[in-house]
Amino acid sequence: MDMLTIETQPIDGQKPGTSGLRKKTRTFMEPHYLENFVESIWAGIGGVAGKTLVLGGDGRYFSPEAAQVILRMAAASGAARVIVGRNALLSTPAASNLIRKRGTDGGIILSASHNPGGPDEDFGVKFNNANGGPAAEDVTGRIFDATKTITSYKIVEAQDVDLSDLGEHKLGDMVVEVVDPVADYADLMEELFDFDAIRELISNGFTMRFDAMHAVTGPYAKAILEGRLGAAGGTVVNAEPKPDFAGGHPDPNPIWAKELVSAMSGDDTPDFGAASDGDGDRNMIMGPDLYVTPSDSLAVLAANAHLAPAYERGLAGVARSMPTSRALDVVAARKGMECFETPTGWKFFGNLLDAGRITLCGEESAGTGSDHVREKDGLWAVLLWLNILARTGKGVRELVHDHWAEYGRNFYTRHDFEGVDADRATEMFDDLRSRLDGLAGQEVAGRRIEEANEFSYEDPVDGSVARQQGLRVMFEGGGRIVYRLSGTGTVGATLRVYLEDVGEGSDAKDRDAQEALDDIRRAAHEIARIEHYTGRTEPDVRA
Ligand code: G16
Repeated sequence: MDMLTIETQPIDGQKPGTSGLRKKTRTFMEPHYLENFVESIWAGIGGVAGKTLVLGGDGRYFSPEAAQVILRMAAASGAARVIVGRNALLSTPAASNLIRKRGTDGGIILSASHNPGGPDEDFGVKFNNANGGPAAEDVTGRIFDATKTITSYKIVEAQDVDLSDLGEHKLGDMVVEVVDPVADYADLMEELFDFDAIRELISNGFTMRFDAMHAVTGPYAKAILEGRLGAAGGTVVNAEPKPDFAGGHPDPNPIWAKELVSAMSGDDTPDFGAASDGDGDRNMIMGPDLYVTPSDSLAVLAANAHLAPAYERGLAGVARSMPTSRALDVVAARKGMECFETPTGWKFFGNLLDAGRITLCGEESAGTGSDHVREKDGLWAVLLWLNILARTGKGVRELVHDHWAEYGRNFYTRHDFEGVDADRATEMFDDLRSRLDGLAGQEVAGRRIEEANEFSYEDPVDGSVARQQGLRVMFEGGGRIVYRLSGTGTVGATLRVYLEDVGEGSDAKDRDAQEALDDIRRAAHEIARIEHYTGRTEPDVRA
């Protein structure tokens, strides 16, 4: 087998974002693009010689080819073993589990998450550490530095490894171990949750619909929900992973998971509805005619997690990303738990989880998870919901309404303005940043501003500091606006405006969140001059 050293030069723009490097698929397919980034990963992690890695992803277009390139590059740089999900498939949480269970040195996940897939859509590459979580900022910083100085990469010339064939294969001196992507993960779920109680619930006639959105969670959900838990065949829909997600947008929210929303509306709906995203780490929860926002779902799970065997001794603490609603904080305060506020990005939960400071965490962007792995986990959230419903005997609506009655309701929505001119977006942030100090005391859209600042985070475990993590405006009475630019988009800039207000009185459960937040929305436009900078008055997505 020939080992080649290929001359190359730095390629601009290979800076990992909120979650790895995400670009248009065609960009990744350009000469040297993937190879430069992978060689830079090796540089950023201190070389791959003698190491064992996990490799897999959501199966999107270009994944099979990318997996073969990565295997040939790992072999050329002396990796000892790469554990690959069959056909290079692994959900993100299953990859995290395999990294931890097999004690590997980390892993590479091929996914652009909830972004669409296909030759004209998106692709992504992410490195996860030995703890199973996304590489922290120091590692991604070293990877990015390496992309700026790279001059060559190493790759072996070889036939493709047959990744459909379970078992060990050799690539030069390196072992490629092809594993069942589902089995270890399903075993872990069975350890965490009360499967007997869920089985009983289902056998008593409880019905559900799980929409895998033609993405990677299909085989996992079928094996667990229909296989181990006995849900009726057909409970899991759109269950076969497709390279282009059947032309859809595998993003579990009311806009993109319309099919689920309509199945959960009107008469004769299932009792429970759920969906997950491209790589299986996000979730969406529904009851009949009820969409549970990710922030509310997080708070409900934190309040009831003790009903699942894995968490019956209580939670060490909880955390949420800063823009996530503060419904979680109310639960934490009531239960006497520490509650941390981190920047957006699952990687920021890693140290808190490793140090045992938190057990459960989540984000407004439809991610919830716990210390069982170091990624958010869509199916885990669904199973925890089912475990809670089984143990309380309540339906989704009753559980959510009881939660609001006990803890109060935080109205919440996120408005996204997509494809905004990146320079204008930067100007908007610079302008607002320069005015932040003078905002306190002003009245806007009938609401008085109490405080305004820019979020910085000092990691309580290692003291590292992340600056410029969002501009926030707090109102008297508990309202809040957060402005951020997305770090996962691939075209222009996406402005995210997060709106929150504290509900009062017994009508809180019947109010529409968009309506309840209308004055905060008007204030958000006025304060940041959104129309002036973006030309937009209406968001593309109200999540
Ligand atoms: C990633 C991160 C999340 C983050 C989300 C949105 O999720 O892991 O922590 O909340 O992106 O980030 P942004 O607001 O910067 O676009 P995923 O599911 O895309 O991997």
